Amino acid sequence: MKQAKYLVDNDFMADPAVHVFNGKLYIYPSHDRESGIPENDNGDHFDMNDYHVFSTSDIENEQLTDHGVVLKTSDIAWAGRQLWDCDVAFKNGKYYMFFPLKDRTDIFRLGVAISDNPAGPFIPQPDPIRGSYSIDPAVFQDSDNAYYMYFGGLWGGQLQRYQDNKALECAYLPSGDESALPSRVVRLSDDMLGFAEEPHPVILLNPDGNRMKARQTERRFFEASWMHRYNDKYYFTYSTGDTHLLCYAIGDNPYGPFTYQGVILTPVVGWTTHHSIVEFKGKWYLFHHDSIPSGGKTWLRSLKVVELEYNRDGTIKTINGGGQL
Ligand code: FUB
Repeated sequence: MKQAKYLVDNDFMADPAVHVFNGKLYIYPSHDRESGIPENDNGDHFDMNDYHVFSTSDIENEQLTDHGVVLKTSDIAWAGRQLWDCDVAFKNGKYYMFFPLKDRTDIFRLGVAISDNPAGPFIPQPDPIRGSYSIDPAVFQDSDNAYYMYFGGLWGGQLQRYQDNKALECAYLPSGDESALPSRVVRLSDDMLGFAEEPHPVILLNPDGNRMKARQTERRFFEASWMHRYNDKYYFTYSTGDTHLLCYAIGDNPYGPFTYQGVILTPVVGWTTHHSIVEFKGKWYLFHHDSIPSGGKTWLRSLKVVELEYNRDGTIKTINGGGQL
């Protein structure tokens, strides 16, 4: 599949987290909708209130199966608003969906919902994960069966409101030569319902070994973390947000540090860019979204997939997102 293709043509879906469970691909997207909320830097226009799950055994040729609504805001006891990018992990016969949601004080927390089936429905826990904050949880299972969650997002994702895992009185966004704000990584507890430790910063280095700086907006982390392994290296991939790139950095273990390598996807049409990378039936795929089908409406995005290729040295071939550079 050398050309990107759209996956769902009768609804708006975004932020795909994709995994192989029981030999099938399962896609866990955000479910965009038109709620009439004006666009702003806090992302209030991303006013989603439920999730669907999709699956397929043949991503090249088959239509996706839509398993319908698997979790909705009204099922969640602590819900305020905005169900953003989720992810799902499998452990000991259960599927755990991790999701960001604002509580009733408009603070993003991360919640967990459980199912016996990868296609849901998912039953939410009564409270958010203790010590959780910000958005975009992505869960990675390492080969030793430890599970790590990567999370965080700037601006509307509220990461600038925290330092050393404590809420600040005033949000602080580094600028200029200060180190860029890092995403976070945390090992999950054995029962998958909490953090096993304090979250750590995900340190991104420039190829010269120096910390990435806030002014490096075309390569610093903004949101949309993902982790995958390739040739025993750990690939941390993410969006640069206001510069609209998907980038990657490589490390030797799940905690990093990770050294910047380059761009995976040039800008798409639409403000946000978000992705997951997964191997299926011997090929690697980049799942992502753009806003072409909605005529460029940033809050109405459509799922896409394209094959992702590595060079012999483990670097990734840059894909053209089709938006403005
Ligand atoms: O879908 C809402 C937000 O937009 C996600 O959490 C971000 O990653 C961006 O895609």
